Amino acid sequence: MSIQWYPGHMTKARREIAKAMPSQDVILEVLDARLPASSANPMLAEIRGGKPCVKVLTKSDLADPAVTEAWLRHFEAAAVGGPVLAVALTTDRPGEARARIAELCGRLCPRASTSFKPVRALIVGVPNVGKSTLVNTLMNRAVAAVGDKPAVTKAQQQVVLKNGMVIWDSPGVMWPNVEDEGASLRLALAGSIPPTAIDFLTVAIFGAALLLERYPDRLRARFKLGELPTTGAAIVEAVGRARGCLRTGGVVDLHKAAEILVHDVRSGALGRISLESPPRIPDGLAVA
Ligand SMILES: Nc1nc2c(ncn2[C@@H]2O[C@H](COP(=O)(O)OP(=O)(O)OP(=O)(O)O)[C@@H](O)[C@H]2O)c(=O)[nH]1
Ligand SMILES: [Mg+2]
Repeated sequence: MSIQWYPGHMTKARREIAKAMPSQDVILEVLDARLPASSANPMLAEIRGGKPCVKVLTKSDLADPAVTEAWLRHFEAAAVGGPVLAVALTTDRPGEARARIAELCGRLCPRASTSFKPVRALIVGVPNVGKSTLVNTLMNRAVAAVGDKPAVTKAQQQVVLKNGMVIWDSPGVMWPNVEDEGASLRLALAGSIPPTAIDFLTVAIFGAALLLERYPDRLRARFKLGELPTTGAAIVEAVGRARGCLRTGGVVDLHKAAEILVHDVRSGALGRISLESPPRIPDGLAVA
């Protein structure tokens, strides 16, 4: 199953990102801490070329802390790639993220301490990962619109921080054709792809299977399921039954059950969940 969701503003955004790239000092690549590999758009990596880059793993408050730690180690061990940090933009003290990001950008831009020219940074990432929230955190006030759905930002916006740094927020950019089925389902489960572009029940069944594999106890406890069914589809049905989503004749309303399950995954009601783990790195080996 490939996802084709590429609204017009993304074509424009991609062009504008490519155009703005040469004048940037640093790229802030925003990734969702719950799925740092699947939310990395290879198209953006291509446009970025060799520009210094800070990976910002947002929503770490929703991700499994042990898995986020493993991702940080994974990225730090990479032979290529710049610094990486995990942040919880809506719960952490904003001053901390601001200071860490400013320090990293300064470190990556060698002329920062010797020139009066401001450091310029471009924020890029797939939809709904928290790019505009990061802009607001860096500015310490709400200057960019944020919303809990993909494609809120439709045009580039520039802001100037108190320390003189110039930051560009950009619209979330998906790739024109997401062929990796697992990645597209993880992106949809996390809320980066709208329900109009992918069958919601399929996303819920995928999510249920993922929970069964990674967090079965949470699933059992949240929906009081006792013996767990063995497939994603059967779990969605059991959730529907447990929550009384029944149609006449006692048939489970699978779409309602799917909504409950996906909502609980996204909101953290099932606890802190990571949708993927880094590949295991043999001791002493660096990865690209
Ligand atoms: N729990 C949690 N929620 C966050 C975090 N960062 C952002 N959010 C929420 O994620 C949603 C999307 O945030 P935005 O900043 O609009 O995301 P965006 O990447 O700019 O999205 P587009 O402009 O649509 O591409 C909002 O509901 C934010 O409140 C975080 O660190 N933790
Ligand atoms: Mg935005």
